[in-house]
Amino acid sequence: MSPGIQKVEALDAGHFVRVEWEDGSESRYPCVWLRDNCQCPQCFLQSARARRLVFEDLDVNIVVKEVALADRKKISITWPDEHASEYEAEWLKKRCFSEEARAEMQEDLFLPERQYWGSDLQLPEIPFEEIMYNDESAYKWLCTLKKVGIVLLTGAATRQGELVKLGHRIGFLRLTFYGPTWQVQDKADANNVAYTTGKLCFHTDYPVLQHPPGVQLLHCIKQTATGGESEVVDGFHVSNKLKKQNPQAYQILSSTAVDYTDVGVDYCDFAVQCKQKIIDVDSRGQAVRINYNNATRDTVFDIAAEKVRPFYAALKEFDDLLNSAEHKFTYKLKPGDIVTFDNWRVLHGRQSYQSGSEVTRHLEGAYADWDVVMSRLRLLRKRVLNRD
Ligand code: OGA
Ligand code: NM2
Ligand code: ZN
Ligand code: ZN
Repeated sequence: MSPGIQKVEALDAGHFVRVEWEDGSESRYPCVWLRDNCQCPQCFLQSARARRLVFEDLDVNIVVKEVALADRKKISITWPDEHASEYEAEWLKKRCFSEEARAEMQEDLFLPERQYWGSDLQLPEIPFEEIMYNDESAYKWLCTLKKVGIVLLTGAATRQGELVKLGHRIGFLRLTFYGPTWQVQDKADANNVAYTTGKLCFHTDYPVLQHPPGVQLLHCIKQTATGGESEVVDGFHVSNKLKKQNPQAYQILSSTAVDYTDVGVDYCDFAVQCKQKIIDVDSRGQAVRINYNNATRDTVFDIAAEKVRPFYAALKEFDDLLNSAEHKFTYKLKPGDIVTFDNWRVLHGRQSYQSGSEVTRHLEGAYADWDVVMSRLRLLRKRVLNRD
């Protein structure tokens, strides 16, 4: 329960409304924002929870004519044109403009908390059955996926189709040129290095797409006895290390656009090209997405010749850190395991394995977008914690 309102008044010639809460704290709301967010049926379409008010009709210099405390749980405002608005205490409290309140709201919406890990990773495990039928388990799965970046689901059937079910549990999967789901197996005339028996060095999938898939799902249907172990590394943790250890390398990798290419036929024919920085950073310089696949990095490289060697040196620093024993975690998927991980954060690889005449190793893979996964997480949280 949020506190009630003790007092409300206009400030700054009517450009601000100040709310004094029962606990003595205060919040200040700009009037243009209040008018913009009038919750009356004329201004707001409740069924869509969206603004009906068109921007042209908003006076960005508006001031209040009158503000009053309707009761301790609601304030009312009359505007110069006599339009009347009401705002509930709880609604206002959540939207308080103080730095702390905004930070709290942003955390609630985006769950930015990260738990970094190295070779000491305790790979989180949840039975596949549980997350399919139990909302609390599904919620825990997605929270852990967001915070740690990787979760192993165990005990799925050892046949194709389990990821489609998982996709329905979340909402829907991300279709790419490799199909709605794809089969990682040794294939003749492989259209991707993943479809061979070769070693895959640490990579994120599909940096050749402008919006690389946020979440990857890999279901082990058949595992070989000879090799095929999986490796993972926390790309955000390693990026932090690189930034400290070699700021110049970090600067190069977070500013140089690398060309990626993928040409072939699968779900349909494709000729994809994209430019990505190996480390994407936010406005504060914090890594938010790793875009690194050595196999699809193009032979075309659109930078000045003098910058090429420094770029390779920087990438070498990063790659060495990724591969250091301190940072990487090795495990082997068993039939029925589904590893789910943050493809923007966790780089993955596999050891080579022996080929034979029959198929000895088979994974089914799929992608989901973070938008879809976070949407499901918020809805599950609401249901599990019984919140609005
Ligand atoms: C891939 C991949 C891992 C594996 O298909 O992109 O990383 O263990 N596969 O085969
Ligand atoms: N597969 C596994 O970036 C990539 O090419 C990743 C994608 C073929 C769907 C591999
Ligand atoms: Zn209105
Ligand atoms: Zn991969």
